[in-house]
Amino acid sequence: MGGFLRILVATTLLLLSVYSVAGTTRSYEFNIQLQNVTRLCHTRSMVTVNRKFPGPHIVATEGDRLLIKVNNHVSNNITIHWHGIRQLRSGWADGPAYITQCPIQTGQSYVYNYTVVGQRGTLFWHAHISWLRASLYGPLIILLKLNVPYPFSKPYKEVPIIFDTFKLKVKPGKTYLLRLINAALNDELFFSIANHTLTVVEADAIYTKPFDTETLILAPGQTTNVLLKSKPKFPGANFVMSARPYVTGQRTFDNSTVAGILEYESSIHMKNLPLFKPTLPSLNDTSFVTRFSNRLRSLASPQFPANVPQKIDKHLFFTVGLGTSPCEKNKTCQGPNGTRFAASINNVSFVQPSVALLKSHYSDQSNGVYSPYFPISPLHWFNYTGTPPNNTFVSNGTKLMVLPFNTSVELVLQDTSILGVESHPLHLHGFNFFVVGQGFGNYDPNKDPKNFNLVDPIERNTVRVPTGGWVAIRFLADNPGLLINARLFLSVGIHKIYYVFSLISFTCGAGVWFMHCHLEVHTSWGLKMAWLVLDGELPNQKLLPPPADLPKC
Ligand SMILES: [Cu+2]
Repeated sequence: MGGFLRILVATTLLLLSVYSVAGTTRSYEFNIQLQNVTRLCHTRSMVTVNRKFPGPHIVATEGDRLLIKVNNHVSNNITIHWHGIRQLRSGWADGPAYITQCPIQTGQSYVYNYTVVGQRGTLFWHAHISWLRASLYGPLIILLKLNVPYPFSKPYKEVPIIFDTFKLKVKPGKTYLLRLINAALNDELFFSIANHTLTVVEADAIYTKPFDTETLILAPGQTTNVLLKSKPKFPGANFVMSARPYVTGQRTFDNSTVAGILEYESSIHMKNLPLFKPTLPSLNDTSFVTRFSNRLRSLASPQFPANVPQKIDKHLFFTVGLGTSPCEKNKTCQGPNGTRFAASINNVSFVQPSVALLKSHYSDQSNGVYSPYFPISPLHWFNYTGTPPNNTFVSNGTKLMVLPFNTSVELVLQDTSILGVESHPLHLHGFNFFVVGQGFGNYDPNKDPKNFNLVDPIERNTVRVPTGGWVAIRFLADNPGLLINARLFLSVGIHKIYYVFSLISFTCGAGVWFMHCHLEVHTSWGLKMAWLVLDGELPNQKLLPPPADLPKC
């Protein structure tokens, strides 16, 4: 499988005792190097971090500042994205190539510098340039602050697992926290452990109302924490843990099942134990996926509230889906009738610029780099999920949706049937959003909002646009800045505040936040766009100046 569903089981207690209450600075060094990796009897040379595949774990406590120095020793250009990290005012560290930074070129280095604010749980990091995240990824685990308990029973132990080769060994009568990350390039995955029920407690580093399930579904870019309660007594059997794809489109896919083994520790050594296998949903079981998605709810407790925007400033409607482009002269193209496959949002297929958007905006040199007029809805209505239009050509452009600071946004993402309906896991950088509603067919603005959940919708950074359907999300565009870490702000002191003020008068800060399908094949066809969120009035609502070592294009 293109990437592995990685499972880590964590004991946080040991690690927690190391940290002080105030945020610590934690430094890491990522050396990008080629390494021969053998998987399923094939050895190939891959681009890795520190010659490890998957890459090293990043572990931080909420409130910590991370300094991750990336040294590029390979011939490819490199960037790293910290998937799900909000990057409050630190957009320069977000990572998507040509959006927030130019790539780190061969022989160059860049220090990603950001503070983890108001987030805890399981996320991951991955390369964010061409298809390099195939081998450049690893877990990013945010531990709770000292003396802050989980809102669920305390887990017992930590065992990191590489899924396709690993045995998870457990003791009877204990609770384990499994941190699941779908780092696959192009596959949504079902996951199940034979004869065991899993309790979902977190999604995309946000606590959920706990619920039990035999099977999970995870889109690429999604993470989930589950509790696994081992059997009270030694069961005299082993259990298979399986993952295999959920497939909706017509494209080719890897339908292999990846399996690991759950074993119970026992004082007596026993051979030839029976092996139980889980029953996974069929490859196209959309009704399971829908039921599962509908069960996901934010915890919405006083300590971890769901701050769903109730009043909306901007209603947006984006179609997402496939399309075609004319084939270049003297080339062979794989699309229908000799065309080239394309993908778009509101029929705009994103054209990657040759300079970084954030820097071009910040230095007031955006003329000719991008247009600030991303359409708020499709230019022409059509029956989005019905018979597709005859003309399937997309338009091309580097267009941004501009939002004033603190705009509350409701965005409906509508799948289209052009070249076939398909589910698209859309990932938004810089924000979490609330999934207030979803359905099949065409979104109806008169009927559907009546059923929106504005009380405890799931909050996350990646959501599946259902195959042949729509999903509605809400978020508050409060980043580049957010008055959340007043302590940090005060400790900066009056001189620095003045310094920030004086800089702002010469530059125009903002956040540029990428939004794209997390199926790499669709992203490469242009299913992506970017938001430009303008600075607020207050000093702590503004993007910080670019770091001195920010790579140049
Ligand atoms: Cu997609």
